[in-house]
Amino acid sequence: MSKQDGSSRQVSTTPVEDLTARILHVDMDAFFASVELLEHPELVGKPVIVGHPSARSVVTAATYEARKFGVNSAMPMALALRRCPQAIVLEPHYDRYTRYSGIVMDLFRDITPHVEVLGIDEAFLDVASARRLMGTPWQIGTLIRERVFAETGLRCSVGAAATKYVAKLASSRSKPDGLLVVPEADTLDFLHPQPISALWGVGVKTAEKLERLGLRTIGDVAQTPLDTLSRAVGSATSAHLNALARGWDPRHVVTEHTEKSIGHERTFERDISDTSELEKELLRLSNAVGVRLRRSGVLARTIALKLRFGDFSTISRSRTLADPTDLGRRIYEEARSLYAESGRTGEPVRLIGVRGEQLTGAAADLGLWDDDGDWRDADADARRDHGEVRAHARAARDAARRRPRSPDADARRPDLTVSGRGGNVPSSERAVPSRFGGPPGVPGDGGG
Ligand code: DCP
Ligand code: MG
Repeated sequence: MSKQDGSSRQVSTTPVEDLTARILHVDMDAFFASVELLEHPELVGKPVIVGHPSARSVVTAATYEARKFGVNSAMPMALALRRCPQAIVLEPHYDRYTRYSGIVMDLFRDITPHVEVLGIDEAFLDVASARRLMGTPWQIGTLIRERVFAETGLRCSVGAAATKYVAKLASSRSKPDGLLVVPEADTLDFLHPQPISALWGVGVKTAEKLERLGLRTIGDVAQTPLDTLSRAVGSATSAHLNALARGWDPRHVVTEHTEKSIGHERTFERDISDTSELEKELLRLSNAVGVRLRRSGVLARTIALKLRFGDFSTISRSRTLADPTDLGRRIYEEARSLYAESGRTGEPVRLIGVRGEQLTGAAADLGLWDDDGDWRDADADARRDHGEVRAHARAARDAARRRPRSPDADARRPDLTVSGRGGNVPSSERAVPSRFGGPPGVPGDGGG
């Protein structure tokens, strides 16, 4: 991929007459960091890192000034501060990011209804039908950038191309604060000099295999016979890479979102006010939701918490994540902070529930968009997480066999409610004990 500090930036500086680049990819620049700077104008132009300032945390976002020192998202905070000791570290405020994300997505929908939200700070727009009223993709891209800045004070970058893949690559090339139009006829001239790491779906391992064949650029991949590629990376991957390297990508901008959700909730036998007891239950429910998400091959963009109190009043709180997740730990972090921020801690709770909402595509599809290897780490996490869940479930079962049956064991069995794909979680996975022992302090990952 392009250097994340913007040093190899490509932009369309003068108007482009072309009408073929109908797909726009818009991505906010240094999103979380830029939102934080709105509150700290005195820090504009300085190296700023968003994350928890503890040595164990990771960088959530960094300004382009910090990136010049080699600081990037997902990097351990300790390493980031070694590379850039003068960086100012600001704590994240996820509610602000969600709010700005909503404003920006609404602005996109004013341009065209054909908006596909990809993440908290990025979307595809198909502007084919907007062209008649609003002009060329270059003009529409320029308008979007002006409106976003006027309404929010934030900068974004826009790539316009005939396909999603090339539009996404173009926006990343134009960062920060740029617009790059790649007319359909120029697709291969744009693609072929790019490094193979810019091929959608090529992670470190695949890149190594391709490099062993002596391939350096996307053009090299396009010129390699399919069976040579196949021997190196397998037939499915080679067909995919060959198509992309030739500029083929048939995917459309998909506007619809299926509003399915996966949730687990539990009604207590007696009302519970003790925070640590509620947190334990939240962890258990979160793990169960994570298992179900992974089983279904989907990720949740939004985590919701439901609380019913002793007087039967019920509240829900939810938060949209920067990166959709299927990890119990991640879900738990959000559920726990939603509870802490509910303003109702200490009150007797009758029912507590956790839900993953705005479920999104096959996990593997999302991973293909990943630029920085995060997904692969997350994947390893997910497998480990799943393994741990099973191991704990086994341990809990074995312990239960050794121990006399507790009288309230049945009373404490959770209700499981699932909307979307039906079916209950097998009982072995309901019995997930706390993996953190006691009121859990989950290590902050700084990730959204
Ligand atoms: N994010 C995160 N953890 C990561 C990557 C990103 O929490 N490993 C969050 C913080 C980012 C936001 O998601 O601000 C958007 O991610 P981007 O990849 O778009 O990165 P930025 O917007 O920060 O920078 P840019 O798009 O300019 O490269
Ligand atoms: Mg961004």
